[in-house]
Amino acid sequence: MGTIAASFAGCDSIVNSENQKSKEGPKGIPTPLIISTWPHILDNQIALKSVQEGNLLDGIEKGINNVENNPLDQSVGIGGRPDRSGIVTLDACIMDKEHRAGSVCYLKDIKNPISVARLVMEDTPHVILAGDGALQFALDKGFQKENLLTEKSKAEYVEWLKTAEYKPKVNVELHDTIGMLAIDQNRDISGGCSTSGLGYKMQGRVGDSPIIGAGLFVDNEVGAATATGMGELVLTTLGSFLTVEFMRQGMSPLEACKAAVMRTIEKNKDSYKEMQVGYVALDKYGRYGAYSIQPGFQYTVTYQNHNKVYDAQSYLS
Ligand code: SD4
Repeated sequence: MGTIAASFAGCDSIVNSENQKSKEGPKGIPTPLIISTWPHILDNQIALKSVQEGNLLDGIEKGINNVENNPLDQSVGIGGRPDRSGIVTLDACIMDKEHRAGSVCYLKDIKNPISVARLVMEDTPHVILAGDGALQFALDKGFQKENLLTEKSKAEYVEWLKTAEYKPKVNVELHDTIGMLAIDQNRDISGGCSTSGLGYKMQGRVGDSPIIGAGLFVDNEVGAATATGMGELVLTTLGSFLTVEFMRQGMSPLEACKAAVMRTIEKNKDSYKEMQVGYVALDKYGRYGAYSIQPGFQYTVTYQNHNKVYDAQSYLS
């Protein structure tokens, strides 16, 4: 295993044509494999360990929990930037190999929305719980309320209030929303996505990250994709679903991510230059790819003896 894997990094089309239609898939692709948006070396490693032990969903949940629990990460979980009323609200979703999905949005005071989303998937007849209902569900399941607004995020918010100018920055701090996809030894696929959303968003705003098909989509017959960046652009193109559908039509993960970004650009000709959207994708063979509008988007690929951050290719240079 691992021999031809290095050549796939960010450029998976090498094996596309000859293997796309083969039932077996390309030989030598290392599984289990984890891919996530942005630099997430430790989080991917945690995920890989569970997946290697045969727990695909635990891998997604534990890997993402590790980011959510880090108060220094200001885009996910505790420490996330607040909305313009000073309240931290979290969005997350998860989707598994059985085509089940769970999601929470506008969740306050609970630092692990991915875990709550998993329980929505596993223990309720619904896909999405929002706001007070999501919070009550989490409390019923034994989650503890916590203040998610750290001193650092509060101080920055107080500073922001002086101008209150809403101008989301591209590639904030190079560690943003975590979207994570995993494929196990059986080539079964699952994924998750977790974020505090755009800093200083309007109260009540929900982005792409908890919306199945927008921030994340998994089709175990084909592959999976997840998104980061300006959620409004991802929502209006249903970008992760689109990426998976492009793979279904025969594109490699890299080609599919690129085609989804091109759709975003076509539909937002006047605004895309100021905005970032990035996708990572993984197919049934374990091939992966990533693409973004702006340079600066990074992703992490982890499998046995390999854990590396890559620069995604981008439309703008
Ligand atoms: C959102 N897509 O809430 C998220 C934010 C994000 O990189 O991914 N930032 O719109």
